[in-house]
Amino acid sequence: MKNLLPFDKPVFYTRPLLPDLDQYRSVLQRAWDAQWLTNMGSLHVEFENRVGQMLGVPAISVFNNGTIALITAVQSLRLAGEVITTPFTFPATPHVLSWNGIHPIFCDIDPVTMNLDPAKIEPLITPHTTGILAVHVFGTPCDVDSIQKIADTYGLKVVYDAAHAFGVEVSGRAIGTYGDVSMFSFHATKLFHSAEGGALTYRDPALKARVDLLKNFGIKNEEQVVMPGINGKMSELSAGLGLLVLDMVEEERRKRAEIAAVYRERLPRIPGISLLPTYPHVRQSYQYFVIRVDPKAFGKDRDTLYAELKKLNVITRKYFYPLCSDYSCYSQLPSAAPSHLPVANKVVREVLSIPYFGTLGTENAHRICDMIAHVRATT
Ligand code: T4K
Repeated sequence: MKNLLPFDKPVFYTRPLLPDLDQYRSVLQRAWDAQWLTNMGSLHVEFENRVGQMLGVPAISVFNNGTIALITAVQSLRLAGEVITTPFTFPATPHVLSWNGIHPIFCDIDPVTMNLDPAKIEPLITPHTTGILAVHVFGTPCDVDSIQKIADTYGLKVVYDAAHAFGVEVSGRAIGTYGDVSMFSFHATKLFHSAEGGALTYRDPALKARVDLLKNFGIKNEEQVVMPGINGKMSELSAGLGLLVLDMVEEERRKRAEIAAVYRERLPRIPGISLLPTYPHVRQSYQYFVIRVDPKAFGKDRDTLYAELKKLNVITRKYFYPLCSDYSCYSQLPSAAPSHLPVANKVVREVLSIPYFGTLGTENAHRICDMIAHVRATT
């Protein structure tokens, strides 16, 4: 018998991993004993080493959040003028360019991966272009080889916003080693988190020295400030939490894989619902589970499904609606014109992030599939 009654409590599309509070207390004891709460304490050092190992990168700098990390990445590469980016992302991506005095140039996306379409990049390059800021949206890797080829041809830097791509590998190579710099977010909504946090990883490990100065006001020593830096330091409280969450990630991936298996088996059988593909050479991030709604075949549009699921206490999210190119601060840019971004404008009306976290369990995943089928059949 299908249970189509609303859930008793809201079922969000994501929930943070929470280690045992007593365990967290004992990790914090180290900070208390040392009376050291931030500015690269021992928890920060241990956390940075362990996250770097887990991400399989030769060098890493951890930050207080992903946005400050990305601002610092753009600074460290001295990007200026114009940078080509995607409109289908979280606001942080283009805002980071604006905060660096750079004009974002929006480029259309691939209809399947929803990432920057390399075939559309070249016509946007001008004498002012200094870089490409691409996003591995929902953890699906960009076409890294094509993007690098274009960058090499035109002498551009490549920054990857890998906020969703923790642990992703392409043919066994860590995602954080592509491009010049990659940014990871460790926000509470991420598979791996430290409440707030982020990191930069590099192709050239030598860049770490410059970034580490930039993230600490440019302070070289007590008497020398060598560049205009920012405060990007992660606190000991976040680093301590992150150390415990690191130990929980593999188990969480396993649980999410079980939920994904239910969704992947059941949802494509509902006419009008399709899923993002997985790729045999890619180790997934298990960050989001995104469905696409074809209004003709489903009989209702994405917004109706969103509203009907909400009535059943299933809280989904229209990531990343609206497009960044539609924000009032960017919509006047020539590259923001909808006619210039037809694929992004179609995709953004179809996507829906549905509940995806270990404690959801497969039974509730089945229940959500039943609900989606029910919405199609009834309302
Ligand atoms: N680039 C990309 C592509 C990104 O997606 C992001 C961040 C960034 C850059 C910037 O990285 P950070 O500076 O944030 O490190 C959330 C996150 O705040 C944001 O980190 C994330 N992307 C984005 C995709 O999602 P909101 O405003 O949508 O979050 P909010 O508050 O609506 O929470 C979402 C859901 O999560 C809620 O429905 C319930 C659940 N939740 C949330 C929190 C904070 C919990 O269960 N517990 C919690 O503590 O941005």
